[in-house]
Amino acid sequence: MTDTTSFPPLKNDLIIRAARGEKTERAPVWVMRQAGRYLPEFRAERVENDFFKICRTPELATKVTLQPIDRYDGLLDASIIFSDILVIPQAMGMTVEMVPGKGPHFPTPLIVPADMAVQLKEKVDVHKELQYVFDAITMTRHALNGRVPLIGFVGAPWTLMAYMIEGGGSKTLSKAKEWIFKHPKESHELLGRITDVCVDFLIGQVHAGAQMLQVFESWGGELGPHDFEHFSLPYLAQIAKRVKAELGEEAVPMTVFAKGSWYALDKLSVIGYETVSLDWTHTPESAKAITQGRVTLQGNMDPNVLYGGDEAIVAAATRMVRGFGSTRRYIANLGHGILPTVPVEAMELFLKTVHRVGLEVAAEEKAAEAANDIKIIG
Ligand code: 1CP
Repeated sequence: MTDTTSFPPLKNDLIIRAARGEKTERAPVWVMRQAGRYLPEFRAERVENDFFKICRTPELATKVTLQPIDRYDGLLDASIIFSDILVIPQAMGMTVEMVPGKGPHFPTPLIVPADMAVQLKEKVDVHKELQYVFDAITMTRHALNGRVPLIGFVGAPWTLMAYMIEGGGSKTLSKAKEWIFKHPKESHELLGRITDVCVDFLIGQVHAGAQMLQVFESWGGELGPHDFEHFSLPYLAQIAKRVKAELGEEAVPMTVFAKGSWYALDKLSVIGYETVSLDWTHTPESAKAITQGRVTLQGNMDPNVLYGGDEAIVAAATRMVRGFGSTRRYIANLGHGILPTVPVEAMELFLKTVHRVGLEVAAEEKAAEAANDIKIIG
């Protein structure tokens, strides 16, 4: 289970092909936060074990990563390794606790720039600090036995900086924003230091067995267009560039998800990522018009539709797949993580609808192409 040189052959590579812009038989689908809190089998695991204990124990991380793949057998086209974006601040020297029902808590957040020297390690060795994630990835990739590809991930620098300064979730991000406006130079230093760890960590995840990578800029939309361009975009670009410089351009498809940053879609489609993940504030038509086929689009149903009942779920998922098109440059997903109180049946209906409509659209496209061929020949 520790062998990182030979893995079972991949039986379903739809998502990899979609990310590379190749034609697919139907749109692949997975769901952000698909392992975890809304699943009864995960909640049962959490009664026994602390959140970070699950992350740090490869057997447990593997078990939880596979839970949605087993429950929705054949309906999910990717798995995502069970971990959290906040393992990077931990690796950098900070303490992060997961408070059940509340979320992450940093007992000693960064308050002033001088705290960086006190709290953060000068140099972070990801193999020393985060080897447990690499081990979990390797074990999970073997346990998946080629059923679907395994996605590795990091939080993006601005989002991680925000947590490190706020000390947890926040409605306004006032403290983190005070840093960028009052201490721009030190903010860039912090963002640069986080970026270095993100790059090493993503490269290590691929060496361990990750077949696709996603960068979560969950707090992107808290920055306006000008500040996003200064404090987020350059670091997102650096991450893609440096990972690909090390691993090779074609080694592994990368996805960027900048939640709320609708204004940056054009720029996000030219910074080196194969896929751009969208929240629900885009229409498929406008997103396609802006990105012009330069990237694969992922998303973007409002996760709250899963509370709307069967009719609403079928209608929204159908509109989404029909809008994006099923066979080229599209990966179906929600526009943000699935919420903790969503019924498991709602998720199943979403996945089944995406499959059914995806196949319908693919058949229609094929028929239209054939009709077109006949016209050309005729
Ligand atoms: O299948 C999966 O996606 C599970 C792996 C996973 C991932 C990709 C978890 C498990 N967390 C994440 C990413 C993550 N974590 C993000 C980026 C995606 C997003 O925007 O949703 C963010 C912002 C976090 C931070 C985080 N961790 C929060 C949000 C707090 C806030 O500020 O609002 C919370 C509540 C967590 C805890 C967490 N992470 C993951 C799980 C299953 C949980 C619940 C913890 C528990 O069981 O008590």
